[in-house]
Amino acid sequence: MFFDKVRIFVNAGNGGDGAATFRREAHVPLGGPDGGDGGRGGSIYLVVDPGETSLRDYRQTHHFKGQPGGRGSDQKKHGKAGDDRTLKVPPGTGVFDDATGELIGDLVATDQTLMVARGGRGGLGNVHFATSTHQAPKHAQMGEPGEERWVRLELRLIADIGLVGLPNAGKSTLLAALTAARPKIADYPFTTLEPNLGVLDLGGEAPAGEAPAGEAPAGEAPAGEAPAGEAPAGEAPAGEAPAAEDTRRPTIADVPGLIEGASSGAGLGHAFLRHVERTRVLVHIVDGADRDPNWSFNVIRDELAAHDPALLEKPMLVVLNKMDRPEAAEAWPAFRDARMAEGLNVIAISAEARTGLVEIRAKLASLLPSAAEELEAPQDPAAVVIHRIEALGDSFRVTREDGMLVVRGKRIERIAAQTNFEVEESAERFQHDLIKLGVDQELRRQGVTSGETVRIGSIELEWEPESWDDR
Ligand SMILES: Nc1nc2c(ncn2[C@@H]2O[C@H](COP(=O)(O)OP(=O)(O)OP(=O)(O)O)[C@@H](O)[C@H]2O)c(=O)[nH]1
Ligand SMILES: [Mg+2]
Repeated sequence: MFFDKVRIFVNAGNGGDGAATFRREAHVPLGGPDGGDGGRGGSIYLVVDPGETSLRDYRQTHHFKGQPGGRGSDQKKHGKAGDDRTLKVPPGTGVFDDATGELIGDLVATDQTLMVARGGRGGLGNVHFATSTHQAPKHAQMGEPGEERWVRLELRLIADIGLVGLPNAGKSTLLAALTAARPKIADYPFTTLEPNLGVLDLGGEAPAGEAPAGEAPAGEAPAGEAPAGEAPAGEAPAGEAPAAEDTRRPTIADVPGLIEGASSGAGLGHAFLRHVERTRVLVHIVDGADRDPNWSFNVIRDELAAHDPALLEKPMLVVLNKMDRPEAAEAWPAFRDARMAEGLNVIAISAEARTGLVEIRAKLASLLPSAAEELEAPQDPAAVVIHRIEALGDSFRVTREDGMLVVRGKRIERIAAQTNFEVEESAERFQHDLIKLGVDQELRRQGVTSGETVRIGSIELEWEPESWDDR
């Protein structure tokens, strides 16, 4: 099975706790605060590795945890930062927040990196909480919890050319004929169960005279770019350069055969239709020996349109295959005329006998972007990474759920998570924060009673109005 869609749980490392320690000196019983800060937790990143071609690595392991930050210690020593963790993904991996469905990033280029879970910040040590009136604070912050969430990874292969057609049309045979790829070929439908990729060499085919004007050899660079005296005599001026080779190396994807109803889930092809969304050129292969090649052609065209009408706007080359068979040769004139009437490029080949391959290469060469750089550039404006900026607003909401008051709000939840309620001073500070942010007032408005449980994030507290009123 081809693993092109997985869900993984990423949990960045917690920040280390800040320390609440005091200087020890021989002559001073209790010195000033000297608790250092905790280190930040390790974050989790995804990075594009072109060596990866599927999401197979994530088939078994779904949970990834970042390293926690070290605790702060006395003498203002800071905790060590947790190591970041980097997970490799293939080019073409779309990353979604599983809970919201939001696209977090679209990873296409080699080494492109995306943070999917931020490590928690280290807690501040008690040195930060000393003031002129409060010189021996026992309060230190606990580390902030690391971010955690489920993310969904979806692979859309990145290929320049997509081969589509009914099962058994000869897609894999054509891929093998055009490239060094050696996919399995067999005389039964659904031989291909996962996409195969090959690289098409256009280099050999371009006759000398045909080098596109734009691909000027170095000699034509503006004179200013190379100090005149330093150019070695041997470097040929434009006219003498050998005809520029076609340096384009487009990739071709052979995907499992599509069948009628594929766009709504029939067969295997459905899951793979999205792999052709990003190709620049579609090659639609029809088995010329089929009972009715026109019907075969229309089935696939309709499925492509039903999946996404934009697919039919891509440059398309229609190929009638198996011309070595008499049925195909017979079907060809009518098939060709019908496609030409539709304004489509159409050619006849035999992938097996290897006829018509020169023509296919030439056609593809003209349908693809002419510059090699353009082929290498990400082919899609969606290839923009969206960095999520966490808004740490003061806003919050109080609701009653299962007889419990629940407070939700980024800042207040974070303060709660970083409070060590066992330290009285820290608990008091927390109460002041509740008042400052207006949470206290809202709880009272909603009729909170003494002893009632109030949940803030994952922390449950018992409401004690007396002490809160004492401030
Ligand atoms: N006579 C003839 N047979 C061909 C030609 N091209 C492919 N075939 C045969 O057709 C059968 C199917 O070829 P494949 O390349 O596996 O077809 P496919 O489109 O990849 O099929 P799926 O992977 O099942 O979707 C094989 O038995 C091939 O040998 C051709 O040009 N002429
Ligand atoms: Mg195949």
